[in-house]
Amino acid sequence: MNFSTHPEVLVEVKGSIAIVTLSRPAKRNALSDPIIASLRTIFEGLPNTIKAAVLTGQGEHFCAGLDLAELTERDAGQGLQHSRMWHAALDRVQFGTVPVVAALHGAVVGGGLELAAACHIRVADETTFFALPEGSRGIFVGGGGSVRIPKLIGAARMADMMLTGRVHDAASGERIGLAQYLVSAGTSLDRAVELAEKIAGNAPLTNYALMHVLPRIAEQSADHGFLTEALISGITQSAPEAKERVQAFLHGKAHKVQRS
Ligand code: 1HE
Repeated sequence: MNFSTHPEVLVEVKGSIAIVTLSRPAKRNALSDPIIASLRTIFEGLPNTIKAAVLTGQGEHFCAGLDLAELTERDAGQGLQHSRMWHAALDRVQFGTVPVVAALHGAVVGGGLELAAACHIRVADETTFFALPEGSRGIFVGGGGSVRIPKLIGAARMADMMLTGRVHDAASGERIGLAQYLVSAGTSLDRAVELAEKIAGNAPLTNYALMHVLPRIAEQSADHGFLTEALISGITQSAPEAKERVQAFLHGKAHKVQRS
């Protein structure tokens, strides 16, 4: 099955995994309004046979961020609405139906980093570099980056990237938390698919809790967080699938945790 809502965003289905590919390599996968709208439609409309997704980019770079050619004519009100459009689309990536693994390579800059930050796991290959050139272009992030990126690396590091134009290479990006995995050049997509397949094998309620509940707990006071944790813990363990999985382990029919 293959489907897409825009020729520059491809969707390929591999079993229970959807691979969503930005396909505008001549413009370094710069994110035009139709591409953002298409991402929203895709992540809103994944069929329930899909259990995890991978987001990647064609060509030398993951994504060069906002399509700067579209920026020039907007007034303040239109700029506000434009940012809100990005928020709505990237919200569907982060709080959609399935965990999303970003397979990164080359430039992951500006809105490209904002998009990657909306994913649940980021796999960077050795060619990856991260930057927020908004600072030097006289603009600000508008795709949720000021909310999501400080949660990954802290506000001080994000301010450094925007104030000084600092570029983090793949190793540095992984060290500070922009990516959770660092792999050799050209292998981020394979690793991302491998991870997505593992994720797809989890109990759906566990994946739901990790996507929708964990980030909310992180925003709560400890007191409220403990209660929310107890509630979701009670719900997940009561699912028949959880009972089956625990029984399987107790009968020696499920994998043991292995040293890495
Ligand atoms: C673009 C864009 C773009 C490339 N919008 N057209 N993002 C940036 O400020 C990053 C701008 N891009 C770059 O710094 C570089 O292009 C890259 C490091 C990503 C890649 O370099 P390179 O040498 O491989 O490619 P290139 O020769 O710079 O670009 C190839 C073409 O893509 C060229 O067009 P051409 O018609 O002359 O071939 C570029 O103009 C075009 N291109 N990037 C439009 N971003 C919700 S708010 C988010 C705010 C932001 O994201 S601001 C940061 C924007």
